[in-house]
Amino acid sequence: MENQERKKRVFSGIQPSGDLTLGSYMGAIKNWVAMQDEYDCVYCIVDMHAITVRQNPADLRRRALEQLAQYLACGLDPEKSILFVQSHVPQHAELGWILGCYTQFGELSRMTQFKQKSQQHADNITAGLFTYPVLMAADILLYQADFVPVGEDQRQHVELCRDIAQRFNGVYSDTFVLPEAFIPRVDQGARVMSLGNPLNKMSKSDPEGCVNLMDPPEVIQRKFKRAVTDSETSVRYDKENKPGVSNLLTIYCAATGKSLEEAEAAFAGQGYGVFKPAVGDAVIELLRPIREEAARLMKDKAHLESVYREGAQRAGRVAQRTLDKVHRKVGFIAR
Ligand code: ATP
Ligand code: LTN
Repeated sequence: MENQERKKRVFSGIQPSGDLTLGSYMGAIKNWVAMQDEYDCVYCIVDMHAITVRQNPADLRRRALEQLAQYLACGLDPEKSILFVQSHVPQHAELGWILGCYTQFGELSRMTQFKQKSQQHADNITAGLFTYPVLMAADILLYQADFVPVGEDQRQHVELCRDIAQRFNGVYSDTFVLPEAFIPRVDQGARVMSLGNPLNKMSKSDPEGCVNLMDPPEVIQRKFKRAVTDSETSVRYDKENKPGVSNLLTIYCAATGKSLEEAEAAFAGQGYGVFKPAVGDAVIELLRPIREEAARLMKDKAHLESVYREGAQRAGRVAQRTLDKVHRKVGFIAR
């Protein structure tokens, strides 16, 4: 235990606001799994973030549990990493409040995700949606994380977290480790685009353009066959002029481990009629074991419960250490 603490720490989380997608797998979870041996990793199901937009309670509960099953099925190992549910560790909300007092209104107003989500949910722009990045900063800073493996879209939030930490450290004295975003290379899935509109990010909120980890093979194949491409025939990477084909090439490479050059060579002289189903097949094979294992784990609720309970206890101990330090620094009376 003691010498484990010398390892660099990793923290990341995903909201249980919909099924996990190929985008979140390639942008984030793949790296989470790979980082487990070298780092001290903490991975979270951020249900408190999910209620920043309206959720159906029964669905939220079910999806949080399914998400844990999918985390395990992807290869996250509770023996190596701490896996837990955010609302089970109250220190997140507590530190979130404190950090909100060290965050500027103007900083939060500049967040791209807030601008997008407040357009999507124009009838329900809550204070929680606005202060979302502060809670995310609390998530990361509670664990003194060095690295935060996320997709490209989350870079801005991690930078804000770093700014908040730096400000707090400056006002008091060194309290928080300054975290760094850990993002895959572009050709390894930093930003997987929608199959329906390759100019938009693949996202849970766009069912046709997105592949879910739990989609059966025939659904995956149908989505790839319908993927938007262009009116040429050559399979080559050109993000500006061929966004659809470039996205499919990226997915193919991330799924098979091939380089862009190898992938282009493999499909040289072949049309999209061959290329699109081949990408579908690669993704089917990538996701098959994950889907099967997650379905098996969902039948063992007792195991899932023991994983999240044990995770919350371990997470709570680490989080409380940081929170005690923060209370002292800001001048709260010790309990
Ligand atoms: P929503 O549609 O609710 O915003 P989402 O589909 O964008 O959700 P998140 O839960 O916000 O997914 O993201 C989970 C993690 O996966 C984050 O680290 C995010 O950066 C990453 N991620 C999500 N979508 C993609 C994508 N298309 N490409 C690469 N990474 C992604
Ligand atoms: N904002 C992230 C989810 C998230 C997160 C975090 C990611 C909440 N807290 C802490 C990394 C670290 C998202 O929307 N995908």
